[in-house]
Amino acid sequence: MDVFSIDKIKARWILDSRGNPTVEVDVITQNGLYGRGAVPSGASTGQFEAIELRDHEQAFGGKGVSKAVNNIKEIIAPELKGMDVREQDIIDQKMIELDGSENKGNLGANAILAISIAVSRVAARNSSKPLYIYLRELIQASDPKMKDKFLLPTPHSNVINGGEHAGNKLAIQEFMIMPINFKTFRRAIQAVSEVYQRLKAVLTKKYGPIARNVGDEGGMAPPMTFTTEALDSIVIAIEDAGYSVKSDFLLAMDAAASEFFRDNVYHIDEKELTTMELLDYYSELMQAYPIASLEDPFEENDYTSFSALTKVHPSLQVVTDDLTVTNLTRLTNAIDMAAGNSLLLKVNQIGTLSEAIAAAKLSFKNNWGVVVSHRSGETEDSFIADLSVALSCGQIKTGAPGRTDRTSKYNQLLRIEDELQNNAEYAGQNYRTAYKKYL
Ligand code: 2PG
Ligand code: MG
Repeated sequence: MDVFSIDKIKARWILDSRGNPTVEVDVITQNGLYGRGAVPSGASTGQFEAIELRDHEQAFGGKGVSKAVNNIKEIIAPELKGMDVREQDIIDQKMIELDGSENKGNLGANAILAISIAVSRVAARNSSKPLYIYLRELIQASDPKMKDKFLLPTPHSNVINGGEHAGNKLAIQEFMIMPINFKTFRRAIQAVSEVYQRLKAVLTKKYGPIARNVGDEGGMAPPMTFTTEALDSIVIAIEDAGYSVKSDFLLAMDAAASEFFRDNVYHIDEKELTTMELLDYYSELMQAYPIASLEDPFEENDYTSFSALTKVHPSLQVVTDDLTVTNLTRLTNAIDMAAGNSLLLKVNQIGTLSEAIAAAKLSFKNNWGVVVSHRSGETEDSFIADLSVALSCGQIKTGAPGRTDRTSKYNQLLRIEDELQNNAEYAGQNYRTAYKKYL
């Protein structure tokens, strides 16, 4: 009996955090052990992402995933039977070939990714290794000087939701806090939780009990309109919680600007701004608040404006999400144009673990940072927590410190830090550069 050989693949739909169906897979090896993978789903989805196959039939308002599940059962599973789960690249490549399209539109990136994740989990299990160690070895297989220390990521924790993730008028989609002045990940998460609770009180006082409502990523979703309203409330909450803005916490935003770009202007804060005006507006905000990281500041085709912002503010982390969609071709273009300096890495934007790892490696090679990221629709699967430690990229974006779909990732990182003890370092204020020591 070969314990690494795929015997069966089971596929099913389960519900994601927004109550929509998503794909879950168990890959079972000949010894009967299994590894599981569940796929997240975006709302502010980039136009160039790999295709999430939906049924577009009556069930679930068109969002059913029975076609993706059937593709696994009928097309992919028979082809993968007998393959070695340690051969992640070969298995991923096989699925890419079976799909045969540019964007995984035939079999579905959701079908393919669920298997890709589950394969790595069962391989780790049969190797008797924690997932993050197994993934680290997979990532560094060709590297003789593999490090045995790991970097715990600085979280970009989302405390106010706007845009497509909330029912308020905030154009900017995500307002995040980054705990930097802390020795351990555990202490940093304590501070994040304390600020989150203070923020709830600050907002309730100002907007009434409706402010207790949360958005898709667990951040507060008060009835706000203006960007500065959100930033001011966060600053007050940080101070109320006994921390200092700038030395203990930096701020981050995901504008997800494609979502408020219409008729060639950006609709934000009850204004219509041209691209240049929006860039100036970001500069003003950076003067007034310690904004360290800004994701998708412009719409997803505008490489030129991403370059301009990156050039004007060399100390700003400009994160590319919808612009690059974890896709090697688009990332190469962005790197060539210096359109940003950090990649948002979402495994389901590209659809296989191997391709996501290749995107991270390409970023590192070109002096770009990597922020491992969740989607706004998540499951209890905490795969990205392990992936962020395995890459030792130093940054993760995984929502508020509330709601199980988000805390499952934070909690997994807390467990990993416990397990690693002295072999773990918290990235903290070195969130942008610490990865270089771990390559
Ligand atoms: C983003 C994500 C995750 P969505 O834009 O970065 O926060 O949102 O999953 O809706 O694309
Ligand atoms: Mg984004």
